[in-house]
Amino acid sequence: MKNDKTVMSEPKNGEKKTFHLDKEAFRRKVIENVKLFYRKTIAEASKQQIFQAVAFSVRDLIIDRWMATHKLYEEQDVRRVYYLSMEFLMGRALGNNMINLLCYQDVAEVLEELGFDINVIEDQEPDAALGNGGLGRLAACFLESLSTLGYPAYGCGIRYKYGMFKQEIKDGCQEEVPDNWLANGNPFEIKRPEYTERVKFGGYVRIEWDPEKQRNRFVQDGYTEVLAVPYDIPVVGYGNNVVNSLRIWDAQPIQEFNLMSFDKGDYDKAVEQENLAKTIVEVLYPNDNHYSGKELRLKQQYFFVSASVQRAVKHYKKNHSDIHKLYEKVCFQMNDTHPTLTVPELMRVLVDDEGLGWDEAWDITTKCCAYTNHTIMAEALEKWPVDLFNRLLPRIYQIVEEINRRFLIQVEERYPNQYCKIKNMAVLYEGQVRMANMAIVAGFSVNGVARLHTEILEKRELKDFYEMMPQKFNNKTNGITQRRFLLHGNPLLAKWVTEKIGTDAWITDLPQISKLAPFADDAAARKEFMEIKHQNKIRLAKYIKEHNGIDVDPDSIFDVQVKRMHEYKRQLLNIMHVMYLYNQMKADPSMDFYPTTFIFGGKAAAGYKRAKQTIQLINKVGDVINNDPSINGKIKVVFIEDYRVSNAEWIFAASDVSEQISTASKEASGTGNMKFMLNGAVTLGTMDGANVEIVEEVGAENAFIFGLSSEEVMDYEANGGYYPADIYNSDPDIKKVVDQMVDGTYNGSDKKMFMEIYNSFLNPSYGKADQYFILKDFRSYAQAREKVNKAYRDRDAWTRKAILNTAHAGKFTSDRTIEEYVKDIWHLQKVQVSYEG
Ligand code: 26W
Repeated sequence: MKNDKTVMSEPKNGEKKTFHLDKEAFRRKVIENVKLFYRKTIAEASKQQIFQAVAFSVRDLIIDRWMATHKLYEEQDVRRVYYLSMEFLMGRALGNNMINLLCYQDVAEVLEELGFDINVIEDQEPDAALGNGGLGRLAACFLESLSTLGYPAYGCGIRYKYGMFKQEIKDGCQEEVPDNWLANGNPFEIKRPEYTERVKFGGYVRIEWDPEKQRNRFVQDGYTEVLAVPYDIPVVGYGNNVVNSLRIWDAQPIQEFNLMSFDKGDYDKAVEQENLAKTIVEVLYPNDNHYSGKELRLKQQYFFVSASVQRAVKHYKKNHSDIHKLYEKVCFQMNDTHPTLTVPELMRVLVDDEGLGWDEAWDITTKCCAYTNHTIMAEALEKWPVDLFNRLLPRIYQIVEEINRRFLIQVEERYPNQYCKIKNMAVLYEGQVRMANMAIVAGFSVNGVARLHTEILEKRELKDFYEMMPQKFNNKTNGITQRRFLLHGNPLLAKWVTEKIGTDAWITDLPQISKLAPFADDAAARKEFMEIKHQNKIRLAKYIKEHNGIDVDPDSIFDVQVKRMHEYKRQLLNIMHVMYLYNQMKADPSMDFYPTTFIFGGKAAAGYKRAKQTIQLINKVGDVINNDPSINGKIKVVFIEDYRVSNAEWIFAASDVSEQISTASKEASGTGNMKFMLNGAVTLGTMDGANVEIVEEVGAENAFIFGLSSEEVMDYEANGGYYPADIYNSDPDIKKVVDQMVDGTYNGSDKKMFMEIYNSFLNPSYGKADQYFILKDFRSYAQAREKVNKAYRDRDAWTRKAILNTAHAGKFTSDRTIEEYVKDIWHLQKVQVSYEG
């Protein structure tokens, strides 16, 4: 396949933006790097070595722009946003850096001359998987958009030694393999030891008189300390010379203590600090939407937040003498509650280190901090036990107590004697520190990530807060970057879009893609679109054959659900419907059915039993169906191993149907839904999260909607659920599918294999029966799927829908989301970096 990703862009002034890569110089650099790093010639080097050599050559193209950007930031004394996040799911860097430097095509040609396929070289790069799912990938899209739009921004996170585990499927079950992503080094990171910070844990707080300032001051003693050493990764804007930084912190022990010391106390401390430094950044917690309360996780949170806050304040003080105006230059955006310690840490720095009074410090802090909520799932709420919190962060705990005390006075003033208000809104309650409440109390902005989600926060989950401080609440519907998820991931479609609408301006102005809409009614255009989709399906089919050993037919419908495995996302509903279909087909082999490949992919948190059982069920159902000759390959079930950002790009490009079937009200937004849409897949989904807005943009006739509404779900929940047994007993098709969990159809002789899933529908002692309304939504889902299957047969009508999905995806660019954050929350100024390279 020919790659054609380097497209010139048209800036508003009409002058073509181009970048002339000196191809000959680049070629020499690659050869030189191979020689310098590996004492090899190109012919002798491995593909990994070629990748390294190319990556370092690309880094050379970045470095001057990176320096120019930051020089400008200093000169113009710009206001900056610090996007604080435990997770940045960056994926691979090389391809997107080349695209954003406008040199992808040139490098591809240089590599071709040297005898290499650029796709193969890109494939050597490990994904930077420093995140779980939606929240981490959103952070990555946001950084890319911030650079492309020219806004001064820093991502602040943790340099985990091991990122998200690699998933292997053995006998249908998930196994976790450590992700040693730094094994070959990271060509795009730069260590910055000169910006090292110190972070203190444990010990105790004592009060001493400060004769100079004539006041008491708080001193932490007997603590364990680690060094936070930053590594910077460039975030390249598209064709604009702007390069922001993702700063991730590594932990190092402090070497001051002498391991050979004869003082036992010194020795013990040295060992303790050594161990703390080793463990703190060891591994990303692989839980998505599930709080586990682990001490090490709280250490991780404080570690990166404290380092980031201290650094931001120091940087501010370098050019400013009045700390009271910190908020004019600094904004901390807290990505969910994980970095909420930003609030008490900034208070600590202002009060203890800078010597401010509480009220002045609080005024500054509350003007600097803003909070984004990404989930309403109760089990995701972070609530730290007070004793653990206090032991680990004694000074921070005192500050939290004072925040809570002062806030409760306000609540009492506003709602005298209404204990329920205190119960719902207190930061400290029943021995726990409630992180979301702290973020809301201290943040000047609280936002949800899709319109429906924000409404649910305001009307239900955070009702009391909304009533008390409505001005803080706002919505920012999520978005995705089209540079990665169309231009890089789907080069054929990207090129076609540009040809059809006669401009590549969509690359930085996605709403322009709406000019594609008229082509939905153009038969020749539809044919071309169909052909592109077909080519992408062939590309994915090859990948599936290579990685899963399963043959799939590119002429079948590719019906895809890829995302983290979670009960609320209802992969179980999907596979149970496949079981049902298979039963229908066995009963009536001549059944009217368009061949469909059901594709799944996603990781389960290592300790999440039900999610792992669902993976096993999908694979077992696949084993039976894929090997049953009597159905003529009309149904195929594939579980793609190790779903991650890099293979996601190919999956979206090849999809016909986008499964977005969460129990309504549970999926805050979803962002995969937007990636599918942009790539011309049709949504089959519930009215949940951003699906609501997707349907609004594309029109209900170009999507397939089913199931309970969020209102209905929440009403059932308020009344203690519903009775799935009624459905089981009255609908024989559903009963059969549920019974097949345990009757040997898919579980062989292992009675226990899917017993828990079976029980979840019928046995109330397993918690609330069918909490996610699978049986309740089953019939409605089955009808919607039947409509999909029928609709696909009219290929012209289907392709019309597909093109309209791409054409109406304009709203869902993260560029739009970022502009909204800038306007309503961050108030940043755009910069223009000129660089003549
Ligand atoms: C403490 C454990 C934990 C870990 C991760 C709790 C919560 C999380 C994340 C907030 C989960 C997450 O990724 N949420 C997803 O965020 C996306 C970006 O806004 C949304 O599109 C998804 O709907 C939401 O599930």
